[in-house]
Amino acid sequence: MAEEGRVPPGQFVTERWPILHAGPVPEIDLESWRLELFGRVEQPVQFTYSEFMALPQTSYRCDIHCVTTWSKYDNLFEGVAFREVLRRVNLLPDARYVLVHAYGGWTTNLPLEELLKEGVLLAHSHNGKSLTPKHGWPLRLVVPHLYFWKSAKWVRGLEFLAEDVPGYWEERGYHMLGDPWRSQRYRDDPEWVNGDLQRAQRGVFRWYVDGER
Ligand SMILES: Nc1nc2c(c(=O)[nH]1)N[C@H]1C(S)=C(S)[C@@H](COP(=O)(O)O)O[C@H]1N2
Ligand SMILES: [Mo]
Repeated sequence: MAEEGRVPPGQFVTERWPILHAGPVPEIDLESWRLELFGRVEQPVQFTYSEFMALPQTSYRCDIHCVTTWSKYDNLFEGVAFREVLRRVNLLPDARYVLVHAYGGWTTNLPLEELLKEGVLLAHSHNGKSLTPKHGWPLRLVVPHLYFWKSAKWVRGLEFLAEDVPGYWEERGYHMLGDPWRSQRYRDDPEWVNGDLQRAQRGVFRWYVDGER
C-alpha cells in the first residue's frame, strides 16, 4: 500500500532499478582510483581507494526519485557521509557550491548546504551488495532529497566553488537545485527547451531487471 505523501508529484513507484547515464560505463581500476577534493580549499586532498574505505562508514535508508518520473522505495546505501569526508579538508570561506566530477567527464552541481544534509553519502554499496559498475561502482554520490540525477555515479572529484555553475544536465536545461517535492525538473528560464532535453534523456534511459548485472 502506498503511504500518503511518500511519493513526490508526478512520480510512479517501481520495484526495479532503472539505469540512466550519458555515455558509456567508465572503466575504472581501483589501484589508480582517486577521490580528489579541490577548488576553494586551503590544500587539495586526495584519497586512494583504501584510504577512502578506512573512513568511518555509515548507512542510510531512503527513497530515490528520478526526474524521468520513477521512484524507488527503501534503498539502503552504505558508504561515508559527505560531512565526514568534508572534515578532511579546510574550505576557503567563500566555498558555497560543489561541482561533482565523475569518471568519464560528467558533472553535476549542488549548493554545499544541500550536501551537508542528513543521508548524503558517498556510497559503495546498495542493499548489502557492492554497487554494480552500471550503478556507479566503485563510488557514487547519493543525495536522497533531490532528484536522482544529482547523485553522480563514478565520482572522482568534488570541486568547491564560490559561484554555482551548471553541470552536464543542468547545462541542457535541468534545474540548478532539483527538489522533487517542488517539481524542480527544469530550469524556469523559458530559453531552455524541455522537449530536446527529454529526447536527450530518453536516449540514455535503460530499464534494469533485478538480478541482471
Ligand atoms: N556519472 C554519471 N552519473 C549520473 C548520471 C550520468 O549520466 N553520469 N546520470 C544521473 C541520472 S540522470 C540518474 S537518474 C541517476 C541514475 O542512477 P542509476 O542508473 O543507478 O539508477 O544517475 C545520475 N548519475
Ligand atoms: Mo535522471
